[in-house]
Amino acid sequence: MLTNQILKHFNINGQIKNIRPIHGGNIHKSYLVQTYKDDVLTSYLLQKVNSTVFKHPHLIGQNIQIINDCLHQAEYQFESLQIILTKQGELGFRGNKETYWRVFSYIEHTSSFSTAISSDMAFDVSSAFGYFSRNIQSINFNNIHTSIPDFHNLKKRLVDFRNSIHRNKVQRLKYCQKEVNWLQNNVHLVHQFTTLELPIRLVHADAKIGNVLFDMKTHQVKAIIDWDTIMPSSILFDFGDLVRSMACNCDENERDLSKIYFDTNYLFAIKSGFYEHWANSLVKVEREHLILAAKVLIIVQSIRFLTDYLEGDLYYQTQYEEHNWRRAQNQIALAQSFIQQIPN
Ligand code: GN1
Ligand code: MG
Repeated sequence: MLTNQILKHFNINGQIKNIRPIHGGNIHKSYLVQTYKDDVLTSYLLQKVNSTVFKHPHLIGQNIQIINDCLHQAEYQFESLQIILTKQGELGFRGNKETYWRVFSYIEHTSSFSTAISSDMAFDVSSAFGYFSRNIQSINFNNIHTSIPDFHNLKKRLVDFRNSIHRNKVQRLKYCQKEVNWLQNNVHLVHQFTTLELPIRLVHADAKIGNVLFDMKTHQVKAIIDWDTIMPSSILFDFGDLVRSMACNCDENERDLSKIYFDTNYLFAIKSGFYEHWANSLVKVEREHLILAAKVLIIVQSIRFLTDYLEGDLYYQTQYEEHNWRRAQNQIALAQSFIQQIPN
């Protein structure tokens, strides 16, 4: 179905002026929509939700409303996500072939980054995610739908990886045997992490810098976005993703592995930023395993990319044939640089 046909079902203001795809996300398809009415331009974000990954997209909409209510009461200082309802008053629209569409108000005058350009920026992003997650802790977990079951079940991620190696469904194992070997030699870190008894909290679960909108001029954080995976889990997953996405000068799509270097100065900035809002709330087992969590998140991300490569690119959107394999190599290079500098 054409995007302007889809938009007719939503309560948007004015005439559509243009619709253009936004690239960057690995899962959904996103579009910037601009409308005008009485010389006023309004922007929206239209998304076709990946319903293979998110089986119950309308329940994510409900989560977003609950989170919004909570943030509103907490006098949250950043912008939050505003869902534009359909003309039927629904949180999204079901198109044909099981498609699900949703619209948000577009947060204007912002820019985003795929990696931190200074350690101050890394500090700010980490502090902002910490602030966001601290503010949602009063929500009753029972009211939050877990959008992807087993998302943080690392034992299952390892089983899926092993199965994809044994199946070798699309005959790609011969290309990535080196990466498979490295990961198999390092999965003990993942096993160690799974033995920890960590408190369950409400976490963002995709705490990467790409999910932050900055004021275009001042580069101050303006919003934490992508609330799709907010779920009860360990806050160490968020810390790990912050490190994964920011303690390196390149992002996960960089193919030149010689450029990939884990920057410990950024790691310390991320930790200080995170402690701004969490220092007094973390318990001993959390404080003692921040480094392990960061290593594990990078290793698990490599495992996820490589599993998808071996399965024939069913999960992540890819731009070229070897994309998932290259991303896995990138994350392995980052983990190696990290482990080399901080072995324990
Ligand atoms: C996916 O679509 P995006 O970019 O928000 C993925 C994250 C990964 C991330 C890697 C639901 O997020 O878990 O860490 O790619 N989201 C899902 O960049 O799997
Ligand atoms: Mg995401």
